[in-house]
Amino acid sequence: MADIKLLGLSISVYTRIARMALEEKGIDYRLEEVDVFADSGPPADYLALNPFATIPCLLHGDFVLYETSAITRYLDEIAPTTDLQPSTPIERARMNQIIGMLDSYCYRPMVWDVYVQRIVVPAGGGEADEALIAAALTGLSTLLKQLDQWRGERGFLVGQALSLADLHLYPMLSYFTETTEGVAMLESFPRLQQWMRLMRLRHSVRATPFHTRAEDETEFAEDETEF
Ligand SMILES: N[C@@H](CCC(=O)N[C@@H](CS)C(=O)NCC(=O)O)C(=O)O
Repeated sequence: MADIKLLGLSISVYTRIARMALEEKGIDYRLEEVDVFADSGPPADYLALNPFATIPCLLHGDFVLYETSAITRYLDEIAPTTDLQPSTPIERARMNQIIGMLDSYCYRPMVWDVYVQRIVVPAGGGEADEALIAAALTGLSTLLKQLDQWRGERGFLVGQALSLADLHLYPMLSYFTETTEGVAMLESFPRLQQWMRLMRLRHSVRATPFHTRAEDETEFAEDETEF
């Protein structure tokens, strides 16, 4: 296989989704950090690859691919290891539905409106926008309730096998549960809380931390081996 390079940031939700797919598929890759948030704007050579300046962007030989869902599906299809997309039309549709819901109703409220306002803004000396946080939490409760029902008592978001839907949700919930509001909300959804606990045991999660400290692993028992 030609060399694979992922351009992004280790603190980025969408970069982590792609990295988790690479880890789950056992594909060798290099992460090259590209600071699209720099005060001077995204680097010009990055804009030449992705004019929308979003991260991540995958380079596979000469092939350039941005948009995370396209990247994770491509990775799933080029490596002959465990499939990350269900084979039945109904389960595949549910996976695609969940990914669409996460992009549309989860990422911005969970990460920007709650995590950034509650953690990042005060850390920089600013004041959190409480109205923004409160509004975001209302919609997130609806979303998490639905995901909790679909996850059920065991397994993954779609049936009994890990899919791209699980990889799409984990990084968003990881930031969310760094906030007290996120921890409290997840406690109302015990099936999703258990899913989170079990996801945190996976190599793909442990190999892709947002922070240098092992924030994801601290509170978890090593003997949970359901996955
Ligand atoms: N639709 C894009 C969204 C990716 C995205 O929003 N990434 C964030 C970082 S986690 C980003 O690049 N933000 C910079 C910006 O929107 O200008 C995808 O699926 O890859």
